[in-house]
Formats: sequence, structure tokens, C-alpha cells
Amino acid sequence: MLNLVLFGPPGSGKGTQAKKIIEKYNLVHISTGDLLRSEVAGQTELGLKAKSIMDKGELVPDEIVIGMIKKKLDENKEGNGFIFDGFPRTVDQARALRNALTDIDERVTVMISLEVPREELVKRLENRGKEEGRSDDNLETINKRIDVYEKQTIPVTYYYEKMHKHVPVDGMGKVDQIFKRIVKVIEKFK
Ligand code: B4P
Repeated sequence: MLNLVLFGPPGSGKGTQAKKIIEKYNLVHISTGDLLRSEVAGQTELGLKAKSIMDKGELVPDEIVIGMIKKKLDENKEGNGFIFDGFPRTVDQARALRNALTDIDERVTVMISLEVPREELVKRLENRGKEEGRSDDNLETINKRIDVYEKQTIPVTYYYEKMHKHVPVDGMGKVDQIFKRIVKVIEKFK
């Protein structure tokens, strides 16, 4: 299996690149953001709890996110592999992912980290807010999400660094150019 962690700050292009990677490598897409938004849209108990946290730009509790991931892994263990988009976002989530993959005799192949400066992140997300109306894409929440990323999520890179699996990729430029950079890394690790 090819198991990719697609990492980066909010607005770095994870969701955008994930779509292209899935097409090329036929992987199962696991985006915790999408899973949470579908719970919100379905007005489930979990969704109602998650919405207020997401609108503040904070992280949803680990146990909720980890539970969602385990379910997805269980449902798809016969495929070509997984792309984890926006997960893990804390070191505890990274440890939980390792354990869950070990349970199905698998492991993370590589973590690809998209690097984009803060001004560009804010610009992209403000644009999306105007075009798609996502309730967390407003200036105040965008800045909070980037702060949370820097404080709580960056340590996940050190976790994969220790295993020599963390590869930074320049996330600036055209979507196709960035995709080519990502494919180069995947081909080296797969
Ligand atoms: P996510 O859904 O993961 O949202 P995100 O970080 O904003 O990234 P996304 O993938 O949507 O955007 P992308 O960079 O592709 O998380 C949302 C919230 O859910 C979190 O704040 C948190 O509350 C919660 N959550 C999710 N996962 C969690 C977890 N594991 N633990 C706890 N809580 C969790 O793209 C952004 C924009 O840039 C798009 O409009 C795109 O078109 C544009 N873009 C992309 N590439 C570009 C390029 N090269 N040039 C110009 N624009 C580009």
C-alpha cells in the first residue's frame, strides 16, 4: 500500500493536491475536514459539537477525529492505500495513526508538507470565503487557524522527521507545477 500524509497549514493546497494524487494513484481519500463538514451538514450530534469548534478555528478533540479515521481504515483495508489530508494535526493523532495502521500491517510511506508563506495563505482562504462561503474562511478565524497550526500542528513534522519520512515541498506556484513536485517525492518513496 501507498499511505501518504499530506500536510501543511490551512490554505496550503492540501485538498487541491489530494484530488490530483488520488486520480493518479487510485488511493482512498481521508480528509478529516471533509468528514467533519459532512457531520455538520447532517446535523449529527458530533457535527453540532464540531461546528462551534471549527468556526472558532480550533482543533476538534483528538478522540473524535481518531474514531472517524479508524472507521475509514477498517472499511477500506483492501485498497491501494490512503491519502490522509489534514490529519494528523497533533502528535497524539500521529501516534494513533501509527497504531491503527500497524493493526492492519501497514505504515505511513511518506509525509509531504506543503510550504506556503502566511500572506499567501490568508489571501487564498479569504478568496475561498468569498467564493464558497465556508463559515471558517473569514479573516479572524483564518488567522486563528494559522496560529493553531504553528503551535499545535507543526510538532507533527518533528515526529515524522525522526523517522526520515518528512519531505517539505514548495507549495507556491501553479497547481500543476506543485503536483509535479509531489509526484517526484512519491515516486522516490513508493
Ligand atoms: P480542513 O478542511 O483540513 O481545511 P484547511 O486546513 O483549511 O485546508 P483545505 O484542504 O481545505 O484547503 P486547501 O489548502 O486545499 O480543516 C478545517 C477545520 O476542521 C480545522 O480548522 C479544524 O477545526 C477541523 N479539523 C480538520 N481536521 C482535523 C484534525 N485532524 N484534528 C482536529 N481538527 C480538525 O486550499 C485552500 C484554498 O487555496 C482553495 O480555495 C484553493 O483553491 C486555493 N489553492 C490551492 N492551491 C493553490 C495554488 N497553488 N495557488 C493559488 N490558490 C490555491
